[in-house]
Amino acid sequence: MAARKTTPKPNVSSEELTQFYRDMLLIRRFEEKAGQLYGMGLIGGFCHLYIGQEAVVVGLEAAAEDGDKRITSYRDHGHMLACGMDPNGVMAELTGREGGYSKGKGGSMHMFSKEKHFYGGHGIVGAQVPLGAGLAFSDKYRDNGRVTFTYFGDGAANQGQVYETFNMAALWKLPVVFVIENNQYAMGTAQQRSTSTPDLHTRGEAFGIPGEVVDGMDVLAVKVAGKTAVGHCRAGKGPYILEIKTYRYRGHSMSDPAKYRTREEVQKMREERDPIEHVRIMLIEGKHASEDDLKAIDKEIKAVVNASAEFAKESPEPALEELWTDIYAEAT
Ligand SMILES: Cc1ncc(C[n+]2csc(CCOP(=O)(O)OP(=O)(O)O)c2C)c(N)n1
Ligand SMILES: [Mg+2]
Repeated sequence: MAARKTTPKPNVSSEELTQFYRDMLLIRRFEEKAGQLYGMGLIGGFCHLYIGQEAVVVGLEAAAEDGDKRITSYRDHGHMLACGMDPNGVMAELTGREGGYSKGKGGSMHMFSKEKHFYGGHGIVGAQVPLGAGLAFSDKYRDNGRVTFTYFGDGAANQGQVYETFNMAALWKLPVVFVIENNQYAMGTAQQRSTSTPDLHTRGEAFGIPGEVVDGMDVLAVKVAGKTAVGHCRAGKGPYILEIKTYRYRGHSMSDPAKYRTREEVQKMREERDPIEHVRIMLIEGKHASEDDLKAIDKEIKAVVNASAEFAKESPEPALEELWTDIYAEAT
């Protein structure tokens, strides 16, 4: 990717730009705190951090409307925070406590919110892709104008079920945006080692699904592409593919030895393409905010994240009887 380009006066209001900064920073600080709690042994099992990819989900949420749905993989904390789920409930789920979104029984990869239309959190690579089309099918059936954002990775994009889903989604003109978060790695495998054709946004061509590639380190570019995609879906034209080029700074999960890439590669991305720094520069250079304004936001976010960690530590472990609840869906 090219070196950072900034547009001091982009076509965006100060309020929106500041909101992007705040939303991305919340994800970054929350993830850093989750990493710390993991290191302290307070979070068990798997934990996949989203640091570096914040602009993807924040940009797309800015293109979403009330009632739109979202579903994603195990790298899911950012998606939850961006759609307005409570940091306390997310952190408490990470620590396996009663106050968590799944009452401490799901952990990092298995959280849901009916209220925010967040359908998980899926640990099986690619499993959420057909489920996302199913969510869109229900909206199409109800004719309610809603769109589903179905997120998956560059690795998942090579799975067979993705193409079966593309076929049905195109055939039935389902209102689904397939968001390929191309962070260039699937665990320790770089994209060029696993993927015959790198242009993942063209993968829908055989099914007549349009796609575009987006700079995922630029939240404004992501929002613009998101608007195009949802506009296409809401017009009844069927699915749309966004290949969003991004980068994860941390390992695949907390237990990744990171031997497959150099420190310099990661450092270069952080220094030249960081999505939060990009917005910070726009805010300052465009005189949308002062250094003091941003410091105040940083402080506010830190307090929210620290409070979530306190809540997560103080919430009790789930009672033994909880083993027998939430197993079957209630009849509606
Ligand atoms: C069906 C299945 N196969 C393998 C795994 C192990 N696995 C977990 S994540 C992952 C890589 C997926 O990479 P990508 O889709 O690029 O998503 P990213 O982790 O980069 O967000 C693999 C192989 C799994 N969870 N499920
Ligand atoms: Mg990947």
